[in-house]
Amino acid sequence: MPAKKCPFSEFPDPFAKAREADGIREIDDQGDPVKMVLGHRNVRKSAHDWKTFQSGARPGRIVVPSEVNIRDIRQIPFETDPPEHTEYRALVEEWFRRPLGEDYEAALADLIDKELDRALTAGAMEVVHDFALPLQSRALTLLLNCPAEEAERWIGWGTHVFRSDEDPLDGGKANQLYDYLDEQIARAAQDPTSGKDLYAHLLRAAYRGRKLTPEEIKGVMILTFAGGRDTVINAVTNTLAYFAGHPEDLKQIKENPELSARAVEELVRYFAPLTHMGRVATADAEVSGCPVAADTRISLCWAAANRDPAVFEKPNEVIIDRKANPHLSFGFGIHKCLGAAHARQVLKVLINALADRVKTIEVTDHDDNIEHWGDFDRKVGFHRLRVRMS
Ligand code: EMZ
Repeated sequence: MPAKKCPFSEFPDPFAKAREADGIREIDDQGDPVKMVLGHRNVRKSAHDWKTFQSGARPGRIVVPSEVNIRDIRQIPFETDPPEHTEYRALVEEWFRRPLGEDYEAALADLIDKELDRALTAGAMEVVHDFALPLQSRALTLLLNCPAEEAERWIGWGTHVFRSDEDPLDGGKANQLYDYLDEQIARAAQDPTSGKDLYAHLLRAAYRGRKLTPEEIKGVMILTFAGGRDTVINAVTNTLAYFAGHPEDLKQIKENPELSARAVEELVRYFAPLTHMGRVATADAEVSGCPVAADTRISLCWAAANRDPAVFEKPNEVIIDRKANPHLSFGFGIHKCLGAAHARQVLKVLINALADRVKTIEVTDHDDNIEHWGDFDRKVGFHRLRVRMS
């Protein structure tokens, strides 16, 4: 018998045809066109070629849709290039590996257990705003090593710091984050030597023989807040939707908890919470035989690469215990996601907790979040996902 279709847990691949052709498709983005690179091999190759494909001079230009009109603060290390990038990254690399520690994992398990308690007591909820957003914000307090109460303020900012319901590019909205960060940096600067949070860590850091400026610290913090926000929220929401449609996979993990690490990789491959990331060509170049003019943009389409049949067997199926899984959901090369260890731990702990404690998840209503890129319509998650859980 063919598997029953679960409309809410299906994330189709809109890129198949274009990837099969030359694997490049140009789309317009606010008058600044982007050549989307779709095939796994070319995405990796272009991501690897950081000399040709760089971050560009204008903050926000490598984000697609471009954020050049809504912000002028550079996010660090993401919007820098070597050698600067290498040195900035070295200042934060170890900090962002803390999630791998036992204590961190235990604290995360505790936090996620409380979120599940809340959900199971309520019996029904809207996952995006009542579960994924608070979970993402509260988990972020661990990454920053700051007081748990801070999360309550961040939850009020909604699912994205640069987007609102009214405006997909809302520069004004970001001011609440910027003002908050100015406040926090000033607070931490009063006691940088004994402070234990990420602000204090950055205030103590030495960069090229000097201290980081408040502007640079803010650049790191904005990335920490913005980069892991809608992406983690989508990943958490999509994970619940998936297991609602595939209880047999959750059962398999319950019987075999060490499977959860593979399940995380497979689910993030399939969902690809971030569709793509742009780069600016430093010189005339070529990708897959297609010319890319200097100072124009390409995008590395992680979502398309993750479904490339040349690399993944049955790319459009979730194989919860998939073994080799070179997906690109956390990027590739020198800019690969700094928050990946944290995100992976959040999802692993969540999946184990769901397997352990949840008997049924039933979707009662869903409103898909579909992104439009030229002719491509891609489901990235949900605006709303109502479930009953027991
Ligand atoms: C940028 C980006 C980083 C951007 C890894 O992605 O995430 C987006 O959600 C933000 O809008 O500014 O931080």
